[in-house]
Order: sequence, then structure tokens, then C-alpha cells
Amino acid sequence: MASLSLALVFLLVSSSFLVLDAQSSPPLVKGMSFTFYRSSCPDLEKIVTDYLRTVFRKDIGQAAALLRIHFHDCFVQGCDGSVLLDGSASGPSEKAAPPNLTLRPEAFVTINALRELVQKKCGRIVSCSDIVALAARDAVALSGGPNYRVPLGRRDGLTFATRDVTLSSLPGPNETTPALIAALSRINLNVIDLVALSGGHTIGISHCTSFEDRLYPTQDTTMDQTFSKNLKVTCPKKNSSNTTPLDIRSPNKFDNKYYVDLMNRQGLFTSDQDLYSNKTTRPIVTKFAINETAFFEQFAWSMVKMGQLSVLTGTQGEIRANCSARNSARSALWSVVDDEGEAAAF
Ligand code: HEM
Ligand SMILES: *[C@@H]1O[C@H](CO)[C@@H](O)[C@H](O)[C@H]1NC(C)=O
Ligand SMILES: *[C@@H]1O[C@H](CO)[C@@H](O)[C@H](O)[C@H]1NC(C)=O
Ligand SMILES: *[C@@H]1O[C@H](CO)[C@@H](O)[C@H](O)[C@H]1NC(C)=O
Ligand SMILES: *[C@@H]1O[C@H](CO)[C@@H](O)[C@H](O)[C@H]1NC(C)=O
Ligand SMILES: *[C@@H]1O[C@H](CO)[C@@H](O)[C@H](O)[C@H]1NC(C)=O
Ligand SMILES: CC(=O)N[C@H]1CO[C@H](CO)[C@@H](O)[C@@H]1O
Repeated sequence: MASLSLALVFLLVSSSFLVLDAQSSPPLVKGMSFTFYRSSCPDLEKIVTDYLRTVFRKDIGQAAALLRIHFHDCFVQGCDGSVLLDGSASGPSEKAAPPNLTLRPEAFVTINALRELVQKKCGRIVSCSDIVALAARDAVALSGGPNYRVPLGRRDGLTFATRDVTLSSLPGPNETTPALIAALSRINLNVIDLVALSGGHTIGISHCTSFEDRLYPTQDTTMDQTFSKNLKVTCPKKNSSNTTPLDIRSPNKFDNKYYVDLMNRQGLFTSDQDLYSNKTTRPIVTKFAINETAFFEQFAWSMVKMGQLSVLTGTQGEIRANCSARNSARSALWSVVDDEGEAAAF
């Protein structure tokens, strides 16, 4: 009986969603193109992929870190490389905001190394935000996930996002499905995008502090007992600095096991587990858990959408020489916002 109703749900789900063929992609934003650097930097993608292959061979964790940087970049004031900017120690940049504290420093070093390699070969032609988008794609593909074409032509932003903008643009791990749906719909991402993009949690790690509220003072009853018992060993009390994998079944492999975790109540965050608890998103989780191809196609599609959020193109912004700093840091950032009207699009 159970398998019959499961099959029925699956049938309903698969017939009601768009079937993607491998060649199709979401619409490209004006100024973006798959062949943007074809003549100005023809080896770009090979340079990035070859370098990352060597990086991941030493530390596969960097794949997760690079994927997450692209997500943060795009959700906070658009994919404009602003997440890469170093603030002054007291500065109000994205990096200084609390969620920044768990972005891995090594991954920023990797982006700057790619910046140099690409610049040596092609000059200052390729934006840091494009390098981040390509690095995220390679992080996915080289970890076993789908390979997909990345629209290029982003320009780098001139402004930081403030701490408050950063906090309000990134959903928290304690949020439930309705709040997540609402947050993504504000940037034109739909329910299917939400479930597919959350599948990014098939690789990487989390600090205890991101989910300790589900363990202490009382245990979240939606969590599998054995799973929570083991998490309490890793995180023996509140505010532990330890970490644990996001996907217990295959922590370093980009696959559909994240959705299998959710079906077994082994999602780490409320924002993960509620995608299965909630009836609106549950059929999509089930579909991806059963059919990895369906997940991969949708993930690629949704990443191309996410990768074009409020991008700067044409003559907007600049091409940074150093991904960590604006080309001209002479004028105060905040006067730039006022003088040039370059404050980004949200
Ligand atoms: C839907 C809302 C999302 C929430 C609430 C969320 C929240 C989080 C949190 C709290 C962490 C752990 C941080 C830590 O404690 O170290 C994390 C890690 C991660 N997230 Fe998300 N995330 C979301 C969406 C995404 C998306 C869309 C992607 C990419 C497509 C993504 C990719 C990752 C990756 C790869 C990691 C692991 C990073 C590492 O190992 O360094 N997340 N996320
Ligand atoms: C999530 O956590 C933040 C920070 O601790 C808190 O302000 C917010 O109210 C929480 N949201 C929910 C839905 O519990
Ligand atoms: C599930 O999500 C939908 C869509 O946001 C919402 O309307 C509904 O109230 C949620 N269900 C529960 C039980 O929270
Ligand atoms: C949590 O631990 C960090 C050091 O790991 C410390 O700086 C911070 O004050 C602690 N926070 C609380 C609420 O105990
Ligand atoms: C899995 O999904 C793919 C892509 O949507 C689809 O072509 C295929 O028929 C599905 N497989 C099954 C067994 O339903
Ligand atoms: C890039 O900018 C950062 C932040 O201003 C600075 O610390 C670093 O030294 C710069 N790197 C190079 C190679 O100039
Ligand atoms: C201001 C600040 O704390 N910035 C940090 C943000 O995170 C990156 C990577 O972890 C650090 O390199 C920055 O120093």
C-alpha cells in the first residue's frame, strides 16, 4: 500500500512539473551569455577547472565552501562578488556579518589564486563574480554532481552589503518552509527552486551552533532519535565549536542522498527537515530522493537562475584586479553609493 501511494504521489509530481531537457536553460538576463569570453579569454573555463581539480584533490571541503560562497554572493545584493570584499576590521561588509564567520577562509584564497591565473592569461577581463559562478559549477561537477553551462558577463559590484542587509537576505537554518518560500519568492525563486537549491546541502559541514537549538534545551521531536543522540556526542553542550557533515550518507559526494536523509528525519537544520514535514514541498523531496536525474536537472536549472540574481552587466560596476578589494578604494564606500547611484538592485 505504502509503495502504491508513493508511486501515485510520484506520478502526480512528475507530471505537474516541467520536464527539462539537457540542453534547455532558464532565460538569460540581458548582457549575459554562455560565450561571453569566447574571444577575450577562450581558456577561462579550462584554467578554472584544472586548478580546482588540484585544490579538491587536497581538500574536497573547498568544493562545499565555494558553492556556499556563490549562494551567499547571489542572495545578498545580487551575484556581484561583493561577498569577497574585505571590510576594515570594524567595517560593515558582508564578510563581517555573522553568517560570514562560517565561510571558509581557504576558499577566498582559492578565488584570489584563480583571479591571478586568469589575469595572467587574459588580462583584467574576467570578473570575480564570474569566477565565483564557475568555481561553484566546478565544485558541483567535480564532486559527482551535474555539469552545466554557466552564463557569463557579470561585473563586480562597488559596494559592500551592510551587516543588516546580509542578515535579512540570507534565510536562517531555524526557518520553516513557509518563511523560506516567502524569502525566495521575493527574489523570483519558486518552491521547486527552493527544494532543489537546498540540495546544495548534500556536501559540506555545519557548526554545532547552527542547529544546537534542535538539541537543547529540549530535543526537536521531528529528528530521528539515533541521529540526535550522535549529534549530542558531537555537540555536547550549547556553543560548541565542533562541526558535523550536512549529509550523513555521503558527506563529500554531490548526489541525491540529502533528500533520502530528509525522508529518514536526518535533516540537520529545521530549514532542511521542514521541506519533508511540509505537505507542499514533501512530494518534491520524495521525487528527488527517488530520481537523482530529476534532481540534477532541476538543480542545474535553478543554479542558472540563482546565478543571475541582480547581476551587474555591460558598463555597470567594474572588473576587479583583486577580488578582495575595489579597484579604487580611495573614496569612502558610502559616498560611492550616494554619488554614483551604484547601490545594487534589491
Ligand atoms: C534555503 C536556505 C538555506 C539555509 C537556511 C542555509 C543554511 C546553512 C547553514 C546554517 C550552513 C552551515 C554553516 C555553519 O554552521 O558552518 C550551511 C552550509 C552550507 N550551505 Fe546552506 N543554506 C541555505 C541554502 C543553501 C544553498 C541555496 C546552497 C547552494 C546551492 C547552500 C550550500 C551550502 C553548503 C555547500 C554548505 C557547507 C559549507 C561548508 O562546508 O563550508 N545552502 N547552510
Ligand atoms: C531564528 O533565529 C533567530 C536568531 O536567533 C531569531 O531571531 C528568530 O526569531 C528565529 N526564527 C524562528 C522562526 O524561530
Ligand atoms: C506548508 O507550506 C505551505 C506553503 O508555504 C503553507 O501554506 C502551510 O501552512 C505549511 N504547512 C504547515 C503545516 O506549516
Ligand atoms: C560562545 O563561544 C565563543 C568562543 O568559542 C565565545 O566567544 C562566545 O562568547 C560564546 N557565546 C556564548 C553565548 O556563550
Ligand atoms: C527521472 O527524471 C528524469 C528527468 O526528469 C526523467 O526523464 C525520467 O523519466 C525519470 N525516471 C523515472 C524512473 O521516472
Ligand atoms: C587584495 O586586497 C586585500 C584587501 O585590501 C589586501 O589585503 C591584499 O593584500 C590584496 N592582494 C594583492 C595581491 O594585492
Ligand atoms: C571582517 C571579517 O571578519 N571578515 C572575515 C569574513 O570571513 C572571511 C573568511 O572566513 C575572513 O577572511 C574575513 O576576515
